[in-house]
Amino acid sequence: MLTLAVSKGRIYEDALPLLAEAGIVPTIDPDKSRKLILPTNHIDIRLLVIRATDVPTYVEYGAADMGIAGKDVLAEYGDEGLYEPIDLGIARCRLMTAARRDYVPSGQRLRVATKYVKLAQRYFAGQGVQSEIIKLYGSMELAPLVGLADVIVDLVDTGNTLKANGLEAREEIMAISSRLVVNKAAMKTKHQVVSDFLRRMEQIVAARV
Ligand code: PRT
Ligand code: MG
Repeated sequence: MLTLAVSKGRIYEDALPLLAEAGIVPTIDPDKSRKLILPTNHIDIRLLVIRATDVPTYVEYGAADMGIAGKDVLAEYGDEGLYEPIDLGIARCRLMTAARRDYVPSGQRLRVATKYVKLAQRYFAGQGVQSEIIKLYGSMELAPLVGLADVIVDLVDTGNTLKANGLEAREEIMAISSRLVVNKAAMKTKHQVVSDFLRRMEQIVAARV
């Protein structure tokens, strides 16, 4: 049995065509079902549908052999416990700082609202900027509007969300795409089936660019 952890939403939407090219097709649509384990057309391959931020955890502990997760989530989690063999090139965006259009840095300790606490801390320390990181779980765009923070660190794709809230992107912290991650033990105990799958995915991704 090969178990692949994915999150619902944009990663799932983008991963589905890649998996289909590899001949793997879920037999249940997660949007029309409450099931968290999706069987596929292969009796020995199943998908786990979980929160994006939980994918590295399931894979590190071996509850899933493999997973698909954004580089943002992996970098924040800490990638040491996982193999990350393939950049799938899907669900692309950028991790950026953003602020109100009229915001001018004061030189005082910067207040930063984000769900990427570690990445934000590392970034501002690297820039030599004194910062206080405020952990949020969503709707980061609101924080600068109501005085909770000077800037946010969040993902930006089209920029429409920032724009709709009177914010603008300032600095790019890193380019993001989704990666295939593999449990370290599965790499050994399921070597044949895992390496076959990786080779196939590598070919499919390479053929796309
Ligand atoms: O739902 P849950 O809290 O579990 O996690 P999640 O909301 O992070 O999941 P999901 O499915 O929204 O995102 C999963 C992954 O998709 C992220 O970890 C990224 O790797 C990737 N991704 C790619 C994005 C975006 N693009 C993106 N634009 N994730 C989120 N966004 C959000 C962003 O946070 C902001 O609110 O979209 C908004 C900005 O989009 P634009 O187009 O308006 O700039
Ligand atoms: Mg979400």
